[in-house]
Amino acid sequence: MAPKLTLVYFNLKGRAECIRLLLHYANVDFIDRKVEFADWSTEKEEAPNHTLPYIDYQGKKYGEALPIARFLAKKYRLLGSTELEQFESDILINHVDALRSAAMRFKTDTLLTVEQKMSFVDLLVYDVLDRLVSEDPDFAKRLESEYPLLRGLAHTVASAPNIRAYLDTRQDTFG
Ligand SMILES: N[C@@H](CCC(=O)N[C@@H](CS)C(=O)NCC(=O)O)C(=O)O
Repeated sequence: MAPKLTLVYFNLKGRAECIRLLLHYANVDFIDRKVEFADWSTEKEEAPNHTLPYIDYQGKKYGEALPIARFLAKKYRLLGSTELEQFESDILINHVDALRSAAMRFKTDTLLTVEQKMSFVDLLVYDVLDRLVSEDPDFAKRLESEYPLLRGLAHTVASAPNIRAYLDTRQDTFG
Protein backbone atom coordinates (compact mmCIF):
# COMPACT_ATOMS: atom_id res chain seq x y z
CA MET A 1 0.00 0.00 0.00
CA ALA A 2 1.29 3.50 -0.87
CA PRO A 3 2.51 5.48 2.19
CA LYS A 4 0.11 8.07 3.54
CA LEU A 5 0.45 11.63 2.35
CA THR A 6 2.19 13.71 5.02
CA LEU A 7 1.69 17.44 5.40
CA VAL A 8 4.50 19.12 7.31
CA TYR A 9 4.08 22.54 8.93
CA PHE A 10 4.49 24.30 12.26
CA ASN A 11 1.81 23.95 14.96
CA LEU A 12 0.03 26.95 13.44
CA LYS A 13 -2.69 27.55 10.90
CA GLY A 14 -0.52 29.87 8.77
CA ARG A 15 0.02 28.80 5.16
CA ALA A 16 -0.99 25.18 5.81
CA GLU A 17 -4.51 25.53 7.14
CA CYS A 18 -6.14 25.81 3.72
CA ILE A 19 -4.41 22.51 2.80
CA ARG A 20 -5.62 20.89 6.03
CA LEU A 21 -9.18 22.07 5.29
CA LEU A 22 -8.93 20.66 1.76
CA LEU A 23 -7.68 17.26 2.93
CA HIS A 24 -10.29 17.04 5.67
CA TYR A 25 -13.07 18.08 3.29
CA ALA A 26 -11.95 15.43 0.78
CA ASN A 27 -11.78 12.88 3.62
CA VAL A 28 -8.13 12.04 2.88
CA ASP A 29 -6.32 9.91 5.45
CA PHE A 30 -3.15 12.00 5.91
CA ILE A 31 -0.49 12.66 8.53
CA ASP A 32 -0.60 16.25 9.84
CA ARG A 33 2.98 16.51 11.08
CA LYS A 34 3.71 19.57 13.23
CA VAL A 35 7.31 20.70 13.59
CA GLU A 36 8.32 22.18 16.95
CA PHE A 37 10.09 25.54 16.67
CA ALA A 38 12.95 24.09 18.73
CA ASP A 39 13.55 21.47 16.02
CA TRP A 40 13.26 23.83 13.07
CA SER A 41 16.97 24.51 12.53
CA THR A 42 17.58 20.78 11.93
CA GLU A 43 14.29 20.18 10.10
CA LYS A 44 14.99 23.17 7.84
CA GLU A 45 17.80 21.23 6.12
CA GLU A 46 15.30 18.56 5.01
CA ALA A 47 12.58 20.93 3.79
CA PRO A 48 12.32 21.79 0.07
CA ASN A 49 13.37 25.45 -0.32
CA HIS A 50 14.10 25.26 3.45
CA THR A 51 10.59 26.46 4.29
CA LEU A 52 7.25 25.02 5.42
CA PRO A 53 4.74 23.81 4.45
CA TYR A 54 5.70 20.86 2.31
CA ILE A 55 4.13 17.51 1.56
CA ASP A 56 5.76 14.12 1.46
CA TYR A 57 3.96 12.41 -1.42
CA GLN A 58 4.91 9.02 -2.84
CA GLY A 59 8.35 9.26 -1.24
CA LYS A 60 9.19 12.74 -2.48
CA LYS A 61 9.00 16.14 -0.79
CA TYR A 62 7.26 19.07 -2.48
CA GLY A 63 7.18 22.64 -1.13
CA GLU A 64 5.16 25.84 -1.78
CA ALA A 65 1.73 26.14 -0.20
CA LEU A 66 -0.45 27.18 -3.12
CA PRO A 67 1.03 24.82 -5.74
CA ILE A 68 0.53 22.00 -3.19
CA ALA A 69 -3.06 23.14 -2.65
CA ARG A 70 -3.71 23.39 -6.40
CA PHE A 71 -2.27 19.92 -6.99
CA LEU A 72 -4.39 18.37 -4.23
CA ALA A 73 -7.48 20.36 -5.19
CA LYS A 74 -7.19 18.99 -8.74
CA LYS A 75 -6.53 15.48 -7.47
CA TYR A 76 -9.60 15.53 -5.21
CA ARG A 77 -11.77 17.36 -7.74
CA LEU A 78 -12.09 20.60 -5.81
CA LEU A 79 -10.90 22.90 -8.55
CA GLY A 80 -13.64 22.61 -11.16
CA SER A 81 -14.21 19.88 -13.70
CA THR A 82 -13.33 21.57 -16.99
CA GLU A 83 -10.11 23.33 -18.03
CA LEU A 84 -11.95 26.63 -18.08
CA GLU A 85 -13.43 26.13 -14.59
CA GLN A 86 -9.94 25.28 -13.33
CA PHE A 87 -8.56 28.39 -14.98
CA GLU A 88 -11.28 30.51 -13.36
CA SER A 89 -10.58 28.88 -9.98
CA ASP A 90 -6.89 29.68 -10.41
CA ILE A 91 -7.72 33.33 -11.04
CA LEU A 92 -9.92 33.41 -7.91
CA ILE A 93 -7.17 31.75 -5.89
CA ASN A 94 -4.79 34.55 -6.85
CA HIS A 95 -7.36 37.14 -5.78
CA VAL A 96 -8.08 35.37 -2.51
CA ASP A 97 -4.39 34.95 -1.79
CA ALA A 98 -3.97 38.70 -2.28
CA LEU A 99 -6.82 39.13 0.21
CA ARG A 100 -5.02 36.81 2.60
CA SER A 101 -1.90 38.99 2.41
CA ALA A 102 -4.04 42.06 2.96
CA ALA A 103 -5.84 40.29 5.82
CA MET A 104 -2.55 39.78 7.56
CA ARG A 105 -2.30 43.55 7.60
CA PHE A 106 -5.91 43.84 8.87
CA LYS A 107 -7.32 45.43 5.72
CA THR A 108 -10.71 43.85 5.73
CA ASP A 109 -12.97 45.85 3.47
CA THR A 110 -12.85 43.65 0.36
CA LEU A 111 -16.08 41.95 -0.68
CA LEU A 112 -15.86 38.79 -2.77
CA THR A 113 -18.46 36.72 -4.50
CA VAL A 114 -17.86 33.01 -4.99
CA GLU A 115 -19.57 30.25 -6.91
CA GLN A 116 -22.33 28.21 -5.32
CA LYS A 117 -20.54 24.86 -5.68
CA MET A 118 -18.03 23.98 -2.95
CA SER A 119 -14.47 24.19 -4.19
CA PHE A 120 -11.01 24.82 -2.82
CA VAL A 121 -11.61 28.54 -3.37
CA ASP A 122 -14.39 28.42 -0.73
CA LEU A 123 -12.06 26.64 1.69
CA LEU A 124 -9.37 29.26 1.10
CA VAL A 125 -11.86 32.11 1.67
CA TYR A 126 -13.09 30.36 4.82
CA ASP A 127 -9.53 30.07 6.12
CA VAL A 128 -8.98 33.82 5.67
CA LEU A 129 -12.34 34.71 7.30
CA ASP A 130 -11.76 32.33 10.20
CA ARG A 131 -8.42 34.02 10.90
CA LEU A 132 -9.95 37.50 10.72
CA VAL A 133 -12.83 36.57 13.03
CA SER A 134 -10.49 35.10 15.62
CA GLU A 135 -8.09 38.06 15.51
CA ASP A 136 -10.50 40.95 15.25
CA PRO A 137 -13.82 40.95 17.19
CA ASP A 138 -14.91 44.00 15.24
CA PHE A 139 -14.55 42.09 11.98
CA ALA A 140 -16.73 39.29 13.41
CA LYS A 141 -19.49 41.87 14.00
CA ARG A 142 -19.07 43.38 10.53
CA LEU A 143 -19.21 39.93 8.96
CA GLU A 144 -22.57 39.38 10.67
CA SER A 145 -24.07 42.70 9.71
CA GLU A 146 -22.42 43.83 6.46
CA TYR A 147 -21.30 40.77 4.50
CA PRO A 148 -24.14 38.25 4.27
CA LEU A 149 -22.54 36.43 1.29
CA LEU A 150 -19.28 35.87 3.12
CA ARG A 151 -21.10 34.99 6.33
CA GLY A 152 -23.18 32.44 4.38
CA LEU A 153 -20.07 30.99 2.80
CA ALA A 154 -18.33 30.66 6.19
CA HIS A 155 -21.41 28.92 7.55
CA THR A 156 -21.64 26.54 4.57
CA VAL A 157 -17.98 25.52 4.84
CA ALA A 158 -18.05 25.16 8.64
CA SER A 159 -21.22 23.03 8.40
CA ALA A 160 -19.80 20.52 5.89
CA PRO A 161 -19.64 17.31 7.98
CA ASN A 162 -15.92 16.56 7.43
CA ILE A 163 -14.95 20.16 8.17
CA ARG A 164 -17.24 20.28 11.24
CA ALA A 165 -15.61 17.12 12.59
CA TYR A 166 -12.16 18.61 12.02
CA LEU A 167 -13.01 22.00 13.56
CA ASP A 168 -14.57 20.33 16.61
CA THR A 169 -11.28 18.63 17.44
CA ARG A 170 -8.83 21.26 16.12
CA GLN A 171 -6.30 22.47 18.62
CA ASP A 172 -6.19 26.23 19.39
CA THR A 173 -2.99 27.85 18.15
CA PHE A 174 -1.76 31.44 18.23
CA GLY A 175 -1.47 31.75 14.46
N1 LIG B 1 6.48 30.74 -0.77
C1 LIG B 1 6.45 29.79 0.32
C2 LIG B 1 6.79 30.54 1.60
C3 LIG B 1 6.98 29.58 2.73
C4 LIG B 1 7.38 30.28 4.02
O1 LIG B 1 7.87 31.42 4.02
N2 LIG B 1 7.15 29.58 5.12
C5 LIG B 1 7.48 30.08 6.43
C6 LIG B 1 6.37 29.71 7.40
S1 LIG B 1 4.82 30.44 6.94
C7 LIG B 1 8.75 29.39 6.92
O2 LIG B 1 9.05 28.27 6.56
N3 LIG B 1 9.48 30.09 7.78
C8 LIG B 1 10.65 29.57 8.43
C9 LIG B 1 11.93 29.94 7.74
O3 LIG B 1 11.89 30.58 6.66
O4 LIG B 1 12.99 29.59 8.27
C10 LIG B 1 5.05 29.14 0.40
O5 LIG B 1 4.07 29.81 0.05
O6 LIG B 1 4.95 27.99 0.80
